[in-house]
Amino acid sequence: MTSPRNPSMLVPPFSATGSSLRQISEDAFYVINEVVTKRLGHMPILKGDFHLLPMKVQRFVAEKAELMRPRGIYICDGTQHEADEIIDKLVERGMLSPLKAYENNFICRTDPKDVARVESKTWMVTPDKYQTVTHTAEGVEPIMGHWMPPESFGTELDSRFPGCMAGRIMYVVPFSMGPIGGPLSKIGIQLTDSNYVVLCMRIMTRVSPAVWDALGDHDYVRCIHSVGLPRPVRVKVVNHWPCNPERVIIAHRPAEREIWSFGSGYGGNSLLGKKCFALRIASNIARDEGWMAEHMLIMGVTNPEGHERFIVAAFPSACGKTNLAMLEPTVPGWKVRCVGDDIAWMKFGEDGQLYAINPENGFFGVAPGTSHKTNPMAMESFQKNSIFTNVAETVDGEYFWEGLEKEIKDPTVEMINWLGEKWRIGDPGRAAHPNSRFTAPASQCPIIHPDWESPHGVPIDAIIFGGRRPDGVPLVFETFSWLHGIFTGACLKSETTAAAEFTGKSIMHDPMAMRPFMGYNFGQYLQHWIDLSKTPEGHAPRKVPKIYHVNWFRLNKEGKFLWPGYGDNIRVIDWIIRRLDGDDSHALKTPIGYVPTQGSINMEGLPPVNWDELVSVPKEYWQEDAKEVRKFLESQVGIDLPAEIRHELDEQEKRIGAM
Ligand code: GTP
Ligand code: SPV
Ligand code: MN
Repeated sequence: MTSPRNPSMLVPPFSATGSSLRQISEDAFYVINEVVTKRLGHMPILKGDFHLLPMKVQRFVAEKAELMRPRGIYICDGTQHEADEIIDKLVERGMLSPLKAYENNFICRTDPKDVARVESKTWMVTPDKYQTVTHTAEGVEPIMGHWMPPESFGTELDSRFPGCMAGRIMYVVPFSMGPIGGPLSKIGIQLTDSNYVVLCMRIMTRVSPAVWDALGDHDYVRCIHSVGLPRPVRVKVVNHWPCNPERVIIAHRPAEREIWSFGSGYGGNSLLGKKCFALRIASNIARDEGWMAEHMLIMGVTNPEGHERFIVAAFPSACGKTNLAMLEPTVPGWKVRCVGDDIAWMKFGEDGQLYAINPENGFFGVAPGTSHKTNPMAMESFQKNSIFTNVAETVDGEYFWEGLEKEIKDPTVEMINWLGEKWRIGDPGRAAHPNSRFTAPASQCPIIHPDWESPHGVPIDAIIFGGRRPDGVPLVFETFSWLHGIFTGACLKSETTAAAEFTGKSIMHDPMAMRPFMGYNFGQYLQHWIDLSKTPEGHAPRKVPKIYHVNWFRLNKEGKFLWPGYGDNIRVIDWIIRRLDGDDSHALKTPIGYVPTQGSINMEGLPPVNWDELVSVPKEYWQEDAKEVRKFLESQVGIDLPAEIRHELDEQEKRIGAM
C-alpha cells in the first residue's frame, strides 16, 4: 500500500513484504563492512565518526540508513554546543522561536493534527496474540494492549519506511534511561529525522558518548523514528512541523527490543525513551529480569520531625503526577523533594526493600493549569533551557496558557495562540492546546532530590493509585493488603483527558494507570506484581509497600472540586505517612479500605471543606461499581485473571454486598 501523500516512498528493492526488517548478520557485516561503507558513501557522515561506534551499532545504523535513505548521518554527542547548532538552524527555519523573556527558552507549534499520543495507532507486535492481550470474552475488544501480527507489521513497515528519510538528516541519538552505567539503567539508540526530537531527547534522557562505553556487551533498545515526510515534500507543511498524521504508526517488538515510530513528532509518539521504551518495552524486560516498569512519580517526603519517606504514585496521564511530585506543602514543617514525575523502575534489593529509579532526565509536563499557585517548582524548572510546545506566546516573549491569567504581567497583552492566531485573554477559543507541554531538565527543579540520580534508587514505602473520579470515590483510602492493593490498582478508573486522542469526558478504566502503556498480557502483568512480593529462597524477606488510593477530583453537586488539591495534598500524604508509621487510630474500616476519620486529616488553615461528602463511601455507588468491576475483569481479563485477584474481587463484592 503506497501512501497517496508520498508516492515517492516505495523504492525497490524494498517492495517485498517484510524487507524493512531485513537484518545484516554479524558475519555478513564484517564481510560487507566495506560495502556498507560504500553505501554510506552516498550518505555523508555529517558529524561523528561512524567507525568508532560499537560494531553492533554500526550494523544497526547502516542497515536502517540503507532502508530509510537519509541524505546524511549525524551522530549526536548530546553537548550544549550541538544543541545550540540545531537550535540556530530551527530558529532560522521558523520551527522554533526564542521566548525572549527567558534564558534559552524556545517555543514551537506543531501541526494541529499532531498534538498527543495516538493510542489507536500504537501497537505491540508479538507472534502470539496472547503475549500482548488477555483472553477477553467473545466479541469484547481488549482495552489493554493493542496487538498486531508480525506479518501485518512487515507490510505496514514496508509501505512506510523505505526511503522515508529522503532529503533529511538521520540523527543517531545514544541515550541512557537512568544514570549511565547504573545497575538499574538501560541503553537505547534512537534514529530520527526530527531535530526537535533530538533537542527533546537531550532534555528527557541522558544523551552522551559515554553511552557507547557503557554499552559493552549489554543489549540496547533500537528506536527507529521518522516524521514520515521524505523530500521533496508534496504536501503543505503546517507550522514548519513535518508529520504524516494519516500514516502514523507506533509499533513495538518486545522480544526484539525494538520500536518503530512513523508520522508523528509529538511527545510519547516520538520521544521513544519515554512511554515506548521506559514502559512498553521495559515492562517486558522487567518481567524477564524480575523488576517493575511503572507509570509513577517518585517523591521524597520529610515530616516536621525530619524523617523522610519515599512514595511512588500511579495516576493516568494528565491526572496530577507532575504536580504531586513537586508539591509545595501548605502545612509548615513538611518538605517534598522530587525524584521523578512520570516513570519509575523498581526492583527489590538484596535487603528485601523495594528501590526505585527515575529513568528520565527531564519533565515533559502538561502546561495548562501549571502556575506559581499550583506548581511553583515546575515553574522554576522551566525558566531556562526549556522547550514549550503548543502554548501561547505574548508579544513580550513570554509563554502563556490557561491557568496563568492571574500571574501574567499585563492581562491585556496581545498574544499568538497555539494555532498561530492573534489572541487576548477573553477572546473565544484557547490560548494553549489542553495537552500543550513544557520540556525541562529535571536538574533545574529547585526541589530535585539530592539522590535523584542514585544508581541504586531510593527505598519505597508506599504506592498510591489515583485518578479523576468526580463521584463516589473518597479522598483517600488504604487498601487491606498487597493483593487487595493490586486489585484496587487493576480497577483504577479515571475521566479521560487530552493527553491521548480522546475528546469529551467519560470515566474509563485505566488499570494501574498503564492502559495505554501495557507491554504484555495484563493478566500476566498482575501475576508478575503478585510474584514479586514472594521472597526468593535464601533471601531477606521482601517488605512490600502499603498501597493507597487517592482522589483529588471529587465534585460537589454544583460541579466544584470538594478538595483544594495541589499543595494541600500534603495533608493526605501526612495521613498516609502516619499510617505507615503504625498509627491505626485514625482510620475507619469500609468495604473498599480504610478511610480517614474526621479530624485525622489536618485541615488547619483550609476554607470550609464538606468532610462527609469528601470521604463518604456511598452504598449505591459501590454496589453499582462492584457489578461493573466484575463485568470488567471477567470480560477483559477472563482466564488470565490471577486466582489471587479473583479472590480479592469476590471478597470485596461480599463486603460491599453486606453494606
Ligand atoms: P502526564 O504528564 O500526562 O502523565 O500528566 P500528569 O499525571 O503528570 O499530570 P499533571 O501533574 O501535569 O496534571 C495534569 C492536570 O491536572 C493539570 O492541569 C493540573 O493543574 C491538574 N491537577 C494536578 N493536581 C491537581 C489537584 O490536586 N487538584 C486539581 N483540581 N487539579 C490538579
Ligand atoms: C502521558 O500521556 O502520560 C505523558 C505525555 O506523559 S506523553 O509523553 O506524550 O505520553
Ligand atoms: Mn505520563
